[in-house]
Amino acid sequence: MLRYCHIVNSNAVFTHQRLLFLIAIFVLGFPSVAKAEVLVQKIWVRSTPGVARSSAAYAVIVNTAAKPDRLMEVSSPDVAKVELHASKQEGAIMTMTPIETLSIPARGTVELKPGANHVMISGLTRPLRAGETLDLTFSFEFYGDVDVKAMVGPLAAMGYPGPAIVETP
Ligand SMILES: [Cu+2]
Repeated sequence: MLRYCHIVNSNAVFTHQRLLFLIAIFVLGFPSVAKAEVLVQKIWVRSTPGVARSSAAYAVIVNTAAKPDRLMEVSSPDVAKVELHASKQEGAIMTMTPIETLSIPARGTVELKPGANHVMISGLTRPLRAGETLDLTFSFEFYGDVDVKAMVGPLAAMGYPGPAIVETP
């Protein structure tokens, strides 16, 4: 009887350990199995008033990779000139300076938002009206190109106005 109990008990221990092992593989192993990627989320662009042909685009860039990346360039078939800009508040005046590239930390998030870093759009081929979309390509040093459709938000919007369609390559 004692012997029988011993066998049952060791089987139970074995099963329990195997279960823990499987859980460990799932919990610890999953992040390394999942494809590391750079996501461009909540991408939107401000609508243009009247005949204005410049605007700015904003997004949340998420890097799930274990190494840093860099946003090298943003381009669009509907825009003559797209630049990365940094904004700085100096007293009552907001100044903008072009920046060459934008570092995206490993497993980090970088937000492009009004009053801070943004994508400067000059020379639009068409006006942007709220509710439309604008095709943009975000080019990263390591991850490559990410094509997105930016949601055109109202002129007065100060944040992401709605869903953007993200097309990952
Ligand atoms: Cu700007």
